Amino acid sequence: MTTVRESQESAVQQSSVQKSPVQQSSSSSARGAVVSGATTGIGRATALEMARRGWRVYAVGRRAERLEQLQAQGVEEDVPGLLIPCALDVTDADAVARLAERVTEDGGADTLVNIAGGARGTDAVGDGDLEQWEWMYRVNVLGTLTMCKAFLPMLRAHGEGTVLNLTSTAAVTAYEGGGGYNAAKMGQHGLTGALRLEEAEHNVRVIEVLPGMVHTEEFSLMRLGGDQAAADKVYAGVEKPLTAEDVAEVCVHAVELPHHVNLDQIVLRPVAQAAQHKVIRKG
Ligand code: 8X3
Repeated sequence: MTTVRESQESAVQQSSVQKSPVQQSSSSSARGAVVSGATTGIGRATALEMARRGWRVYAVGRRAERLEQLQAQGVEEDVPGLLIPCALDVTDADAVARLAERVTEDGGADTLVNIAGGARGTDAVGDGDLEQWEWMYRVNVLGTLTMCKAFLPMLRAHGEGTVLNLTSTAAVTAYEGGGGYNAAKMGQHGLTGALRLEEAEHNVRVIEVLPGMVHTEEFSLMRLGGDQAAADKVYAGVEKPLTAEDVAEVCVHAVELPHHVNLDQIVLRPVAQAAQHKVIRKG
């Protein structure tokens, strides 16, 4: 099995063959970010957009081959930044700690973008599946916690650190069939609020992005147990649900604002979803 370090070293070596990190970065002082959930959807789009804007991005996700495809896309587009594949599970504290060591050795990062997460199931609370609820709590809440614990010392030491946590409109509005996901996202939302209060004195900015309906390749598919027809139905007739790229643009805008400006909570939805319970469907 490839370790995180081996995978990163191999990634950096591969990059070096095609183009050295310094050549790929806009400058040796390019900002560094660790972005989780980078294998797919919003995380992937955010990592790519940051590299397009010159960031040195540690792209974190569980599926190495997808991260390598992302890196290859960056090279093909000749992005000014750098995409470094880091294959690991954000709930694996040892692997995350090794990643933080490696990023420190590379010169550090000033921004942590926690996008790894997801939903499993749409059961009513009365029928809640314990395994699915545990999975959602582990990935959304404990994964964010694990990443924050590992990287906060680096962000504080930088002097102008940023944490961006991607939660959801489900973090502030409950809906039928959403109980497990609501509980997990509300947990992550609570963690994010406490973190903002605790880290202000260290000049670490904490941003929360709360998207509503986003049509991505995997979100609904995973939630609905791989049933593609059911997943397609979620977006049926909805004119222009948000895309991963829409959300990525908002995330990158927020972290690129001057550091003293904190967009502390950003709620974004498609126009067709005026509220969690009010979705306009045509046809
Ligand atoms: C996903 C938004 O509306 O499916 O984070 O809960 S929703």
